[in-house]
Amino acid sequence: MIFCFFSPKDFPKLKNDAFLRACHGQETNHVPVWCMRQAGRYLPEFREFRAGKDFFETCRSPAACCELTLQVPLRRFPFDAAIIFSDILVIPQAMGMDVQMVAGKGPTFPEPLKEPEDLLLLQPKVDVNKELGYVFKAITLTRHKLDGKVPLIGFTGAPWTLMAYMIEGGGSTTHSKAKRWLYRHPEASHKLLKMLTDVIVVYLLGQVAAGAQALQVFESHAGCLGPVEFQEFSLPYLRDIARKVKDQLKESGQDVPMIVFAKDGHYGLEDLSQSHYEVVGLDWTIDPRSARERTGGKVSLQGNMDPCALYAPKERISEIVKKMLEGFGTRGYIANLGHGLYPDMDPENVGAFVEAVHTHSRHLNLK
Ligand code: 1CP
Repeated sequence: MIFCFFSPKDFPKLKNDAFLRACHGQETNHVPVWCMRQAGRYLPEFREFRAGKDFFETCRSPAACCELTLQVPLRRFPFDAAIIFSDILVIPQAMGMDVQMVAGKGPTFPEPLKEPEDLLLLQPKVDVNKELGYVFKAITLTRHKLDGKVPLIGFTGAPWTLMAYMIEGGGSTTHSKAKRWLYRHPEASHKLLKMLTDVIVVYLLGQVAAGAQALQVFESHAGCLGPVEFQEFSLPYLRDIARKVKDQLKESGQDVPMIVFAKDGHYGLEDLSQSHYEVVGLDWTIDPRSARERTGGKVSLQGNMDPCALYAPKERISEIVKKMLEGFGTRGYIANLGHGLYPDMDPENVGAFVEAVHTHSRHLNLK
């Protein structure tokens, strides 16, 4: 009941605004840095806290989410942003689907969607406050406990990525079941994507009302779409989400930067840079200079060191970071990995990555 004492008002004053300034393309003393999956199994304290607890039960406990979020930026590394501990699959759960985290296998839907008729099994009108209020409580509690040290990022899965999980029933290499829907049932696919978009918009606005200071939309499965399918089944919904969230926020005088991360979706980079997001997140397969050229200074960029570079010795990590910073430049740039941290990564090397970003970017700024 800890969160009863915390309301989404009177949050502590923000002390480090480098991340928010970089989102808006403003000058910063150093390049801000955070890592996708920064709260994760590579940390012994994370494994200890999570041991024996069900993953989605943990997601439903605001106190546990707060603890797991704070383990990283507050206690381990000087990251410039925190991301709330949760998962993208809480949305399909809120829409009435059962999702379990199976050890050694990852998230699993015992009854995935098979045919268009199965859409009737989903909740037609999701009460987002009721179904996902636990995430909002976690955000409010965490923002208070962060004590203004760094901003708090909220997030969601994008419609296509969530649709892919709901049909595949879990992770997949081909996504052939979900893509079968795109080619065989385009109307039903659009119906599902629209249903997801509606829930996502309310969910993101709820996260901001609860205290999220930036929002990231994960289109983790952009890479299995080609440019044509991306144009039809991903991009319009990504745009819709940003436009609707921003329109609503503008009405209440709020300005919350939004980040879109379409993994392996380079073919869509130009379009993504004109889709109402302040920041485009990049995976490691894009060269920093070419990403800058192709986005034409319209957005800030985030990324994109190969996560596996963290297996290199610290000196090599430092060299790779320096090159990455020279490629992106230090303005309108947020350093990150090109995807999440893996469980076997050495926390010390994560620390070396953060330090290299701060040190090299301060030097480059002085030049
Ligand atoms: O028991 C555990 O701790 C399992 C590992 C784990 C963690 C730490 C999962 C299972 N989810 C999470 C938390 C999580 N998930 C965060 C927390 C904040 C942080 O980054 O520190 C975030 C942002 C996510 C988002 C998420 N979940 C994505 C989008 C990002 C990405 O990786 O592309 C995706 C695709 C998921 C699904 C998911 N959840 C977990 C796993 C192993 C997967 C991937 C399954 C698969 O596709 O094979």
